[in-house]
Amino acid sequence: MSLRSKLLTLVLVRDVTRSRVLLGLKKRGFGAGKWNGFGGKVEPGETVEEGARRELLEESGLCAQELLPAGRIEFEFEGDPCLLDVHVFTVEKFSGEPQETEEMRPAWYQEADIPFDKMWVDDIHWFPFVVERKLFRGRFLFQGHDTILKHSLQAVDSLT
Ligand code: 8OG
Repeated sequence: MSLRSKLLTLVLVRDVTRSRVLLGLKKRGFGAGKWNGFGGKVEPGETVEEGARRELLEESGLCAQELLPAGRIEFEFEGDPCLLDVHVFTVEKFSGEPQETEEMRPAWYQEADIPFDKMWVDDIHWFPFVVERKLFRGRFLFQGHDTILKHSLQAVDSLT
């Protein structure tokens, strides 16, 4: 089966001095009911960074001063020919205050108290790379939305 791929972004906003991460409870669409970072599809004509910045602003009200590349994860869903190619960034400097939007309800979580049981099941695997600022690449094969059949994950020197 040949796979098409769809470009997506995911931004984790970190408050490093207080060891906190901003997550949003997704209120609708893909992943509704789960806590996640902010992001979505990259639109035609925009770069991945532009897409990440736009989605962060739209979903949280925050304006990123700097986007730091963190990782890249490919998601394959059994029986689905579309691969999700998710570019993960962190933001440590931003302006604005987190706001609830139509899509997300934001809340700060201590890094030691991330609600992995209410997140995508893969997140517990790669989150430590984000916290330790290690670039990573991963690939997950899902059955449905809650079961990982196979995965690979490693620290890398570069994402390209
Ligand atoms: O546009 P939409 O909201 O549907 O984009 C989906 C968002 O969810 C996008 O930010 C990428 C992100 N995402 C997945 N799969 C996973 C996953 O397994 N874990 C996490 N944390 N985020 C995911 O598409």
